Parts: sequence; C-alpha cells; structure tokens
Amino acid sequence: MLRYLTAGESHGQALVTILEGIPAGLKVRAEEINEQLARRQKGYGRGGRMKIEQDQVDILSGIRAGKTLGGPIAMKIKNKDWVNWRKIMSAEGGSASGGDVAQDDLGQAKVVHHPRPGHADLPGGIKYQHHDLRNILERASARETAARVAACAIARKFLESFGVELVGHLVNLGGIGVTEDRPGVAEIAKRTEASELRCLDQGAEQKMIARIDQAKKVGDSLGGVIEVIVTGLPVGLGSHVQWDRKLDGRLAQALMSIQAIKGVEVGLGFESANRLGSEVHDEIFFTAKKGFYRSHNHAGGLEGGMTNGEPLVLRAAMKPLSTLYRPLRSVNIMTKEAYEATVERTDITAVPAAAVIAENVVAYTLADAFLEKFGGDSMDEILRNHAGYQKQVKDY
Ligand code: EPS
Repeated sequence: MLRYLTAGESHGQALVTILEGIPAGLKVRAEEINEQLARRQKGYGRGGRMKIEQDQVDILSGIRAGKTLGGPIAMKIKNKDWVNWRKIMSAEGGSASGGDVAQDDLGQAKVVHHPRPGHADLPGGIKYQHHDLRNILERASARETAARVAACAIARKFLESFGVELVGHLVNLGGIGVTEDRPGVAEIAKRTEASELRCLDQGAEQKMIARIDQAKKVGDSLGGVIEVIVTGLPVGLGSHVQWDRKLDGRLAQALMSIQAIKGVEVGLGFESANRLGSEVHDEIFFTAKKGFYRSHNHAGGLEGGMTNGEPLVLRAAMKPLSTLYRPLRSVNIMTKEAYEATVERTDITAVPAAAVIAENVVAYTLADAFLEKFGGDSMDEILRNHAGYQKQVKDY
C-alpha cells in the first residue's frame, strides 16, 4: 500500500526519499516534517556532526498548495557537511593518477581499512568487494534515518487525521532504567520533549547524563531502551490469517531495521516468558459505556497479530554505537595484521534520537495497515471508510 525508499551517503551531497501511497488531500507542511527532523537531531551525548547539520526538507514533488496530490512525494535533505567531503565523496572523484581513491584538500584519502567491531564495515566490505570500508560505512550510517523520518513524518500526519496519538521516549540508558509509571501519551510527549534525553524520569535522567559524561571521558559509548506508545487505534489493524500480515511482525521489522537496534518487545515482552498464563493474559470485561476493555495491557495492544483496541506498547533495545574513541581490537583488511579499529567522529549515545526514529517508523507501519483496512485514494474516502468501520465495531 505504502512504500518508501531512501538514498544517500552520510557525507554525500544529500539524502533523498520517495514515498508513495499517501492518498490525495492530506494537509502537509514542510515545517511539520522539519519539526520531526529537528527532534531527531536532539539529545545529550550527540557528537560534533549535529552542530553542523540543521536538517530541513526540500519537497520536490507530490504536494501542492499544502496538500498531497496522491502521487509519489519526493524529498531532499542537504548534508551541510558535504562541503568538507566533496572531494572524497563526489561521483567524479578519484586521484589524479586515475586511481579510485579520492583525496581531500589536505591530501587525506580518509580510506578505512580497520573495521569497527559491531559495524557493517567488515561483512559489508567482504560482501560488496570493497577494500575501502568507507564505501560501506557511508551508507550504513544512521545519518540515513533523517530521510526515513522525513518520509515517515508524512505517514504520521496521515495517522493523526484519525485521532491517533503516539510518543517515543527513552526508558533505559546504559542500564539505568525509568521507574515512573507512564502517564497518558500527551503528558509523556510534553514532559519528554523538554528533557535532554527524552526521558520521563528526571531523577533517572541525571544519573544517565552522569553515565554519558563518564563514558565520554573513557572513550566509550552507551546504548539503551526506547518505548513507543500509540493510542486511538481501531481494533483489527493487521491480521491473524497470514504470517506477513501480522502487525506485530511488521512493527518489529520496522523497529529492527533502525541502525543499532538489537531487540524488540511488545507489551510485557520477554518478561511474559517468566510468568504463568494467569499472570500474563489481559482478562476481558464489557460495559455498555466502555465496550470491551481489559484488566491490564500486558499484550501491548496486539493479539493474534491484530490491534485489540488497547494502547500499542513497543520497546526496542539499542546497542552502544560501534565507533569508540578508545578503539577495540580489529584487523587491517589489507595486511591482515592486528590493528585498532578506525576512529570516526561519532556520538557517545544516540538513544534519544532513536526514540524519535522509532516513533516515526511505527507511524509509517501503522499508516500502511490503515490504508490496507480503510483503503482509498483520497482522505475523504478513507475517513468515510474508517467512520463506517468504527460504527460496525460499536454495533458488534
Ligand atoms: C554516525 C556517525 C556520526 C553521527 C551520525 C551517525 O556522523 P559523523 O561521522 O558525520 O560524525 O553524527 O549521525 C548523523 C549524522 C545523523 O544525522 O544522525 C554513524 O556512523 O552511524
């Protein structure tokens, strides 16, 4: 239904994306996309690159006078850092002698021969037959997520038309967890937007910041856990009937595809494996006013690969970034000698950014499921289909 692709290298000229399948008549302004891009750039623990970039989208097609046309939406985000990498990264580059290694003004080739453990460098180099691992790392970089967020921000806007609210926030950083109960989505959004780490719990946040400072001092990096909560979803997005239609699987794929994500949980997640069934499942109740409702939401809003009307609760674990200022042991891919891994400029942590990326990729996957269920070519048609189904659910 909905699809998008991104292109672009971290230090290339620009990132681009094409999003197709958004119906006609959705109001979208560039500022709304830019707002998501700016949120993604924030967070204590980010490195020097974020001082260079101020991501702004250039809408090239698919939107006219503030409304989608129904055709592909193409967007571009310039890399401001490109001016510093032009000679190294341009399509026409290459050494004067005709070799394939470009040099910058200082005569540096910035070739990478020492793969970073945990990064795409080594498997990518072997697979694509590159002996300059920059040819891998430039595309593997999480810089790509700027383009993803731009595309997904439009899907998010689409979802908001149906009263869906969502928030992504940080619930663990380097082993320090948030203990506070979760208030409603709007309250979490308000409180975490004002936080340097996109974290609800100010006490935990101070400890996390100290942990980041400590990691920075010793040249290390930190991971964490983010949580996405979505309310206002109808019952029945996704389906139990086929593996690739199960919404939990599709959401997990969207989250797992974010750079550095190593695990995904739905609701109670891994903890449900430790408990008896009677301690896990959400008992069902009914009142005329509320309709069907649950005692708690351990299922995280998904049963049988379908939304069940309860809030969607997803968590994703991000590993510590694989570039370390105090590098790990590696091997020179040319000489096969032991060497320290390459040190590229990096962030100490990017978990707060991952919360924004997660929020937006979840919105994309849900918008796709919405279009499947309520499909149509214009917003009016889809809103009508949605309202008809909501009545059907109420009358069940
Ligand atoms: C990244 C390394 C850093 C991060 C980058 C992701 O970039 P650089 O090598 O230019 O310092 O800042 O993230 C972004 C540029 C971004 O926009 O999120 C990496 O290796 O993945």
